Amino acid sequence: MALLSGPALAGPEAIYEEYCAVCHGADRLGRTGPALIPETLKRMRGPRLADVISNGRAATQMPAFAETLDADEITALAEFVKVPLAEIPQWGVDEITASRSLNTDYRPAEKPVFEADPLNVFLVVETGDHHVSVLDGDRFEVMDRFATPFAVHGGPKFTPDGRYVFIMSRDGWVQKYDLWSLAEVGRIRAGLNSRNIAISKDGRHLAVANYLPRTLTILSADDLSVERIFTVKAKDGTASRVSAVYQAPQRDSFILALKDAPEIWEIATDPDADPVYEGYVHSHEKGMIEALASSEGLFALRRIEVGEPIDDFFFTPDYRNLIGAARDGERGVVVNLNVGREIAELPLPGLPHLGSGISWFRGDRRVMATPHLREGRLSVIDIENWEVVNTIETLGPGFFLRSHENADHVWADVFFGPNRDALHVIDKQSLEIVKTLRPVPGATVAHVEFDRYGRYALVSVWEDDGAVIVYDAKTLEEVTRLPMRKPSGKYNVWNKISFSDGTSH
Ligand code: DHE
Repeated sequence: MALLSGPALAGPEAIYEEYCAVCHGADRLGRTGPALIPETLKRMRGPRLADVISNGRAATQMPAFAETLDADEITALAEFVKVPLAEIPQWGVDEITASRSLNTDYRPAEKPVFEADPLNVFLVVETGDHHVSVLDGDRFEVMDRFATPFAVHGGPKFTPDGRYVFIMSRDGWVQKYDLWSLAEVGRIRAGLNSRNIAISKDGRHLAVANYLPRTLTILSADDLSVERIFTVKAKDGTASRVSAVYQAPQRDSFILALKDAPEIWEIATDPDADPVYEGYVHSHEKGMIEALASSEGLFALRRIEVGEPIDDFFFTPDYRNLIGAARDGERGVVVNLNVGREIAELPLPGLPHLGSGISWFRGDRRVMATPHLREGRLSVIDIENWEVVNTIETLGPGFFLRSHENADHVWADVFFGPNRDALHVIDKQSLEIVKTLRPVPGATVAHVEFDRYGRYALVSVWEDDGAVIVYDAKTLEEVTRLPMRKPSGKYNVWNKISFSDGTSH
């Protein structure tokens, strides 16, 4: 599908073909190097494109072109790769299947190849050099460190027994890793530009939310083969990007946020789901399904129509309700998934980041809190009566929140602005900030994860020569510091598989 070929090429197209196409693909969709398309590039934090072309990219195979190309050519090339593709590329069953590679050296271990508690293991995503560190959550020792696809985004997803984990990159690669054997099982490119993944309640199916193409890919969690592809189209036929997909364990389904259509989708992951259940549309709508699973009930689709597209969901712990962000960035919309309609609105100005919302008991009331990406505050909401009960002023807009059922505090980062080296520790009952930590003055600190018992809180120093800092969750004192390459998210196996109170999705 070469978009660029033939003698007519000149200017940046010709330079691209000569120097870039071999690694990034003539179609710009990525080969050994990542895709060079706006959908991927505008999400990348770090040095400017022209700098990367001139000087190369540390810890990757990207070479420096400053000696080969002049400044104008580099500028033109940087502009060229920001131009959207002329058409949405085909990436269906055949292309996805052809991308799959299984590790021929992989031999599944009969029991964990280490002494540590396999359910208290952490994965630390190191975005600085595209690796994941596997950490013993009792001794804080790195047990393995493996290469991931370029630009991992979102939380890895674990099988219900905590043995296997699936990691997704923005270029749509899904990597399967065996935590008992400390070995990669295989990988496949399920989309060309993807958002996140979810695993089904029984651990058998993986859903991959794609922006490019407009699809949801369902893979077998066992061998990563394609089980089904949904072409995502609203009732009126409009194609939509999928902003995110989540597992709803109590419902035994996947819930999808659609970016471009006023619908929420629910896809059954229960093999015995009744496809004629009221409200379910039989999913074999013409032209929507590319590969079929054997069971009719499995993957039955239900559309929930809403007033406008909403994304970035927070789910109540019973998965009956979700809160989504309205387009204007000023309101939250509560949708009851049982009755399939909006039941409340919340004033949440300043672009709430509901995907990072967490909930806990404050006295006998269950509350949730969400950061805001444009304002330095957290909103605390009573999720029984949908009232905003408190607003906590912070030192700047934050990205992530975390707590644990055994912890007394909520930890909130300040991701943006001059105070991005600060981290607030907030009392879950009084909602007061009890301490503001600044572990490395001037360095971004973000994203917290607890060990399985809630005794320790791990914090990322989000810099190239960064670290994961382990704090005692009671005394708030530093316990140890592990050097890491721009660590982003950290994920504790137990907290994830048990849907611990205090984690998001
Ligand atoms: Fe994320 C999770 C969307 C930018 C790091 N981010 C998620 C999830 C969604 C999402 C839907 C939940 C997926 C899941 O875990 O299954 N992120 C978005 C955006 O729409 C946004 C604002 C713009 C975009 O780039 O698409 C965005 N995210 C970022 C970043 O710039 C971050 C800070 C750096 C990066 O790696 O790209 C970033 N996002 C993360 C991380 C998680 C995440 C570390 C997992 C959090 C967790 O604790 O589970």
